[in-house]
Amino acid sequence: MEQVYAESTGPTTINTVNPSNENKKMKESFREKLRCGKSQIGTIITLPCPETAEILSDAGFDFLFIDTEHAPLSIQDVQHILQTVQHKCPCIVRAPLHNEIWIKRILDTGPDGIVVPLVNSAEEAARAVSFCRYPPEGKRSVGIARAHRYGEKFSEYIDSANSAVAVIVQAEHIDAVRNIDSIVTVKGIDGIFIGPYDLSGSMGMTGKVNTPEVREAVRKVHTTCLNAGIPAGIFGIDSDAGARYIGQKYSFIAAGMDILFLGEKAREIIEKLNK
Ligand code: 3PY
Ligand code: MG
Repeated sequence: MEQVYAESTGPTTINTVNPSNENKKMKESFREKLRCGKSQIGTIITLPCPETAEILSDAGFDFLFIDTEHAPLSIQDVQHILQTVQHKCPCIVRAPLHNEIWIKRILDTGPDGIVVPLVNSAEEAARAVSFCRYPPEGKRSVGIARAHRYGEKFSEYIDSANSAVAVIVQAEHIDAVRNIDSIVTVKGIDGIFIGPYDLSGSMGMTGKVNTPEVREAVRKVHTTCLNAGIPAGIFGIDSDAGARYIGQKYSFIAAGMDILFLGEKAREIIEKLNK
């Protein structure tokens, strides 16, 4: 699924952050691929079930987007999913809101990246980044957890986390569209993920993601990211929606969702057998 869209924007770092990568040949991390302009196709995990994540990582997605914003996943569920699949498939985790406590607890489970929803201004983006980076770059609190191999890799993790964990903020409100020129200048953002659904809601067209107005707002965010050299990502609800973004220089696309795959396939079988 990899396509290279741009030349490298800087030196790549060794990925020591993924706790499952130790003693293995280091693969390029999610963040390194973002920085090199390689496109990645992932999907959204909403079921608190490592087996589902395992099936979807085996299916060939480049990354998994684990969602604690709209799904009943606890921090422990997130950690179990990471323990099961992260060694073979990078995982980024969406926090429920831009909240320091949620962000630090998620980061301590050791994901490859964090997604912060509903970031509508440069100030909010800067605050989100500060929660994700250890001092002096930010104010992430220091604990000992899975991310640090339960203490064994404490120093290695502390030294590498700021440059290895991807920090992605979501542009998914018309205010974020209005403020996108300043949001892209915030230091420490590794990517901007467009949420067409919340965006449509903020424009009074909830769920109508294909209206010209919503498409234009998406285009504005995307173009501004491209011009600023910030990797842009987007959610596509199914393969058709995802396909629309392929070839449009999106760096990461989250296509589909575990529960949708399950329901669609189940209905297809029932329909066929009932005929
Ligand atoms: C949205 O469309 O609002 C999203 O956040 C997609 O994940
Ligand atoms: Mg959203």
